[in-house]
Amino acid sequence: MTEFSPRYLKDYQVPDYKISTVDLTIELDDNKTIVTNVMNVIKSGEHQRALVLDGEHMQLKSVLINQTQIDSSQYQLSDSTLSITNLPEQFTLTITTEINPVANTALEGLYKSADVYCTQCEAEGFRRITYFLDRPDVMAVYTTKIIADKTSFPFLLANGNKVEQGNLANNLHYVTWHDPFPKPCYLFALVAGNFDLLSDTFTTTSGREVKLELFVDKGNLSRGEHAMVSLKKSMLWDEQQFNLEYDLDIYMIVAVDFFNMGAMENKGLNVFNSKFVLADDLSATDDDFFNVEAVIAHEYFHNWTGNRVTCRDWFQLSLKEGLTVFRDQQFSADMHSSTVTRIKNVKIVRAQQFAEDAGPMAHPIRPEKVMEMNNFYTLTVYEKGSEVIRMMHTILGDDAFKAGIELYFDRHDGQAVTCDDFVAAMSDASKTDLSQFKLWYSQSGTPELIVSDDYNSATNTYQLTIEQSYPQTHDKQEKQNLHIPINFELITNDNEPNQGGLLHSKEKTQTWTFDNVCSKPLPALLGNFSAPVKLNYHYNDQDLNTLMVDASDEFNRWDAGQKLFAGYIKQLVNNPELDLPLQIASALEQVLACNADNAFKAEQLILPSFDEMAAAIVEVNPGSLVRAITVLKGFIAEQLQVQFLQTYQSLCTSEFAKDGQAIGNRALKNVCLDYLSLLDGANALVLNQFTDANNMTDQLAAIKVAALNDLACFEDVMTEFATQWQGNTLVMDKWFTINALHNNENVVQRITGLLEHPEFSIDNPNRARALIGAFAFYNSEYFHNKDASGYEFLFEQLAKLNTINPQVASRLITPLIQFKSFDNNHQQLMKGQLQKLTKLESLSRDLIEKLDAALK
Ligand code: B3K
Ligand code: ZN
Repeated sequence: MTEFSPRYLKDYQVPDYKISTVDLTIELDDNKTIVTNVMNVIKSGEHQRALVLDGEHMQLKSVLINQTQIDSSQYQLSDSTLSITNLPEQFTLTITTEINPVANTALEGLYKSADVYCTQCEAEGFRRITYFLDRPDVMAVYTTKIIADKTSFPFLLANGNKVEQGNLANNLHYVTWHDPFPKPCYLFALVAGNFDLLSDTFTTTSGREVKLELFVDKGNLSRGEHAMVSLKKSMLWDEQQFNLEYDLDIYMIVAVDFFNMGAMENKGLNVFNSKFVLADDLSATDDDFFNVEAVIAHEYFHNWTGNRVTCRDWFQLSLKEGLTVFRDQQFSADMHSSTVTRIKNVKIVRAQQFAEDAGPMAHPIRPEKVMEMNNFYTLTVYEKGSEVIRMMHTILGDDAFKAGIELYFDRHDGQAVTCDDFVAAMSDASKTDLSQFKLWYSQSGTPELIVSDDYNSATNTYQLTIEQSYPQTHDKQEKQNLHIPINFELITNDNEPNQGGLLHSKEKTQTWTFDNVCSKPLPALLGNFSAPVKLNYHYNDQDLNTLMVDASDEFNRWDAGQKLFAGYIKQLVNNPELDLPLQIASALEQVLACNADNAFKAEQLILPSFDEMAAAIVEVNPGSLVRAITVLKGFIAEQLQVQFLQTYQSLCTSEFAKDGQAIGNRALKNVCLDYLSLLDGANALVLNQFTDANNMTDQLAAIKVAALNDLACFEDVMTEFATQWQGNTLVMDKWFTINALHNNENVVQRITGLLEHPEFSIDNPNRARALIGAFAFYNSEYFHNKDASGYEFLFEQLAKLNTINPQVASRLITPLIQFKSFDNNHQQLMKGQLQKLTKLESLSRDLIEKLDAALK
């Protein structure tokens, strides 16, 4: 493997030079795009050090200092840098480079795909466009002139406001944009193409009218409406919640089909994966609608948390991402059921972030060491980062938290700052000591709380003891005690009101004593998941049943059910013949019969996923875990067959609506279908739902259960679905995914065949994730097949993706590097594939970093 060296947070130094303005002229061409970059550069302090600019994958054409060309005696060029020496205090630097957008399959920097030129600069893509100080603490004012063919590229877009446009010879035209807000280069964007345009306006509280423009592929205008409505909701919410108004005259969003991630918050010009923009009633599921709204909100919220105040260096990524995820989660909770939204967030943390903490890439939300920055857009930085912000919100309360946000912007608007600066603003505004709390930023791993209690009926006192425990993480970091906020309620069956509130666990072991507790209470802990930790308290089934009904915190009611299921799944892993108690079914019968909203009921009926369970069991045999979950599910299905069928039928309606209640009804109906699909008569039921469906949620649910249970109708419904939706890229992604989930021993053959399907292309990240990713992440049975065919399949695809698109490869390797969760046999097989990967020629830095960590 090639050697790449990591960078360390501790080595941070302020840049030697500042760049105050950047004037770009970009003459677009498929293979020879010419970029002329005129910068005003100022030396920081007195020194004679060279100006070392970053640059990769391009050809240097010329370098001018104060309009005079310099030759290679004054500069040095390497694979990744351009160093210039003997520089005055201040000067104009003009650099011309040539790039090849069509050859750029990594989709970083400027690339062309599906007739659209598009850029992605975060984290370090700007250095593929021009030589620059590609680091977020170098902030400049940008002017961008784009030149391209007028017929093929009628829209030429960049950050800021449009200041000039005109025609040139040879059917060319140009548009010039100016962004008055200084920004780091990772927020630079350019798009050129032919689109349909959806226009609207938003008037801010202070009365400024902002133009809203959404660019979509031709013919897709109506599929952009939900995104536009979501954008306006987000703008209003940020004004109402945080007094944050939009600042430019125009806000543009472009949807593209080839994109490495969800979306990108470029100043004034967001670029989105079309998956998070396009949605209509027939082709998008309820989850799709939810996600479009959430991602639109997330990128919009970045305008303040990320763009107006940005990161000093990439180690601080959670400064903007954790905070912005928290903000989008709060927004979604306000737009929908807050409990169900919270449950969805928590499931991701428990199933995926906990696994990251337990795997070879364990890192704190502010990593200390990075080899490839793109590898650190992780569940830890985003989701755990958001949990850390949420804990501050819980500890300080909403008012003090908002005062902290206000102080943060007062102090740092227009700056590139650190996570310490954020916490300082929170601490100062609320006059709260957060020094111990700050350890959450530097400590990796999932804390575990070991809880015990004691009740004294003679004195009516109750003692609760909580111990913090820290499993060793892969980075071998020494752990300190954290400040952990624990929401609690003491549930008693007397008539006294329950005691409850917030405990602050700060020491290794701490005991709290409660007086006037008239009967032995049952503790309900971590209400609303008040901290991203594991909880260990010996609840028996009866306790969990009580919590499911009596906990005042809805999240805790749901969580008690999850604990009940998890306990039986663990037992079934070791003993599949275990006699399951009828009590499990009766608890769920109560859930079905009660008055709660159907979206919440649906969540209560869903069993913990394979990933959540794998994160909770040591060295599990994946096959045994899949079977344990299936046995429990089958048992519940049989016991509650009548109730599931009744509920299912009562929720089948011919009208389609999209309000919260209708969405909840569909969710519950499809959970019932999922159980019923394990029983006799499943095939007819599923076929019926598929045929009758008037929306994608129901149609997809039908083909999914057909795949998961390998029902007789599977091939037919898949063929019909593909015929109906061929050519619709986003729906065909779903079809590829369902193929990958097929619960059949020939699934590897099936998906290998699909690599040749006319609508499959490994170059398209959505497609690669839909087929290869879905198989590796979600077909737990066959990905982990003991003949290693699943691992082998992934190896082959990673070998290709390594050269085509390292970022996508690096995401998809995740299930292989997390081998430690599984038994020794599987570990060896997985490691075998990783070893093979290390032998590949020209292995990307992205994969090297992960392979190093996994095999070390
Ligand atoms: N900031 C971008 C992510 C960039 C990922 C770079 N590999 C999207 C977001 O978090 O909003
Ligand atoms: Zn973000």
